[in-house]
Amino acid sequence: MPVERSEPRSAEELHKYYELYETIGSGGFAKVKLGRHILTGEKVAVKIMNKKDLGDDLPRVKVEMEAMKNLSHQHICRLYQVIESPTQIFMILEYCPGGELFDYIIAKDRLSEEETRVFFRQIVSAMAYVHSQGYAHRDLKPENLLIDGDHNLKLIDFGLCAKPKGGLGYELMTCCGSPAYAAPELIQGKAYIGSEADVWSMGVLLFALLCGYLPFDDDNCMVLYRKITKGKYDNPNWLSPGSVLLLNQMMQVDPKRRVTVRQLLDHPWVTKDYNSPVEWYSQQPLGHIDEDCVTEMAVNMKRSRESTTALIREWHYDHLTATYLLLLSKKQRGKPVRLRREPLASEDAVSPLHGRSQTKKTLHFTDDDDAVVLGCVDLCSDYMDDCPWVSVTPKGAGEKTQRTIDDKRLASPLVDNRCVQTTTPEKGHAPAQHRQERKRRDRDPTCENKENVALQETDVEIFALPPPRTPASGKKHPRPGRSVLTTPNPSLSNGTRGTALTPKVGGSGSKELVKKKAAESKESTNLEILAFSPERRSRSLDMPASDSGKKKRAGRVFGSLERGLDKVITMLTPGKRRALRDGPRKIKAQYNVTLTGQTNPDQVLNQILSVLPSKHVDFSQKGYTVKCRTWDDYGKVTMAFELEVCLLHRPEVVGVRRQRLKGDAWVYKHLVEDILSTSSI
Ligand code: H91
Repeated sequence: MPVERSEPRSAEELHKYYELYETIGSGGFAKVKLGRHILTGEKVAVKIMNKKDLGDDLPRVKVEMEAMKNLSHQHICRLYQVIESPTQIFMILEYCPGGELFDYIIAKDRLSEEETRVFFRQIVSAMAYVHSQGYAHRDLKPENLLIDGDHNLKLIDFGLCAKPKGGLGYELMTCCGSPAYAAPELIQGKAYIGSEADVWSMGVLLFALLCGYLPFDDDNCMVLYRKITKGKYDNPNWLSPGSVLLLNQMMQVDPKRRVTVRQLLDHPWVTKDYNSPVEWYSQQPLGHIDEDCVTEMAVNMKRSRESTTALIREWHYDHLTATYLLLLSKKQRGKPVRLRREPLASEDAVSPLHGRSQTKKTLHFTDDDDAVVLGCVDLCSDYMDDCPWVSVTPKGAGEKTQRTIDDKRLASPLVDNRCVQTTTPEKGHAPAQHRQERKRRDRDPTCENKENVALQETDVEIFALPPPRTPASGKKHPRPGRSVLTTPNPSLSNGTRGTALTPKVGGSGSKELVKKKAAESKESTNLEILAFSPERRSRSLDMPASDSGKKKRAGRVFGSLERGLDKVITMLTPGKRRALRDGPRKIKAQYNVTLTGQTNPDQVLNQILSVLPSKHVDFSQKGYTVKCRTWDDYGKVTMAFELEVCLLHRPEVVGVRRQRLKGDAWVYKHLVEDILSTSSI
């Protein structure tokens, strides 16, 4: 049977081999979704780009794809497959459930020297390898380091990387990367050596790990540049003399006096407690083809092992490459090297490796899988679309806000495009590498570390809560200097740390009261939603917004709540009915969740909603999730993030899950801290 090696034609190619779930992030003009490779059952991240939207950034994407095809290392996010159509590009990437290192740092406030060392060794390992392959990364920062399922780091975003023709010793001219991490020679527009500039960025990164803030920071770019070119920063008193020395060696203004990555491999600070240099060579060289994976694929494809090996060696980054790399990844994690054998009900009589006609939306995963997908996902309609929901645009601080409903969205039928929500399992405190080794040793393929994948049915776009009824009336003053994004960090001994978010349960926070309040709030929320929804829908669909509509709405809310309720209930599918009744999601405490001392989710939601306009944040709300955006003077979105009010199990309090979708990470940190502290959360 011939192997499909032609240019993939369209997004169909994607659906043949992958199930797609919710959006997990975005970067520039890309959207990143969680996906699952059907044949292996492995989770993947799918980076989706629209070529038209990319415009001048298209070469950057090509640079990234080429670099990622060449780089194969345990601390670099793996590229599995590229699917390109005339209009879109899909990159299938290694999934890292731990998210960005940035969020991990801010949740802990800062890391201990021991934990920093574990991560820093991995960063040195990745960078030594990148440089050994002739590349400079040029955009090193904690947002570009992801945490995988074993709590190991993976470097991403090679869009700015450079491979000088004559080798890394050759000078580069393009000034790029994030200003706060940029080396002095780079921002001065001088020719620079990529690897030397990377060491400076690694120094800034090391400082951010140990301190939880940046060594050089200012809202004003010129002031920031001056600080960087002077190379002066303050060492906080908790830094050990060894840390102060290493930071100083890395952040030397003169690149020739800067320590090199090669020197970092066996630097005394780096090897402390390890007594061994960093292992930087690839543990997954592309030259070696694994026999077990070949055998499994050869059986599946009904080919000889020799011809299968030859096909893999072509490294086309098509479905064959993806299947091999994902099988290898399964093997390395102690999972069985098995491909799905039984065809799906909707499958054609073709070999699974060659794809199938159309994705079936209900899947039961094989024995070693950690999740069962219970429902259906809309796979293609909105790759690059944003959900407009109900958008609220502040007209400047203190002014009245304007609440609009996106008619386009309402005119189209309800589309459930996100069913599966993953949550990262809580990790223990053992050092990452040690834990990984132990995990490998102890692994039993039948008792995999299960990741919690739960059905999420909150896409009821048209039904928004009414404006907050209890706006900032009881609002206290913001608490400056309080890091509301921090979760308690037992690993840090300093008494000033890790206390900010210690849940304030006590007094009114008894278990029973929490439960009662949650139940009450659920009820009231649903009533609000149901009371307002039918009116909103009909206004948008059938008639222009008018004052009389508003009056009618008010009358109906109090007059025929039950009729409205029935109407909505019958309009909805069973899943959506459930979504309305269910109230906030119940989730485990994670490091991107701010614990509140409060027990009423509606109150927390209202507090947040009432504060956003004064912070010049546009928002749209869907149930308990608030999508936030800020804009610059030219109408460009500068920041996008989500705040989701949720209920936590232990302690039983209301939490706010945060997710940055776009924008500078540190600006985001300060803004969200400001919003949450002003909301008295
Ligand atoms: N930032 C630079 O937010 C802002 C979970 C998550 C899990 C991922 C795997 C790969 C990538 C992202 C993942 C991810 C962009 C990935 C890899 C490359 C790349 C891009 C993304 C964000 C985009 C979303 C990311 C984190 C970085 C999550 N993300 N949560 N696995 O270029 Cl090579 Cl854009």
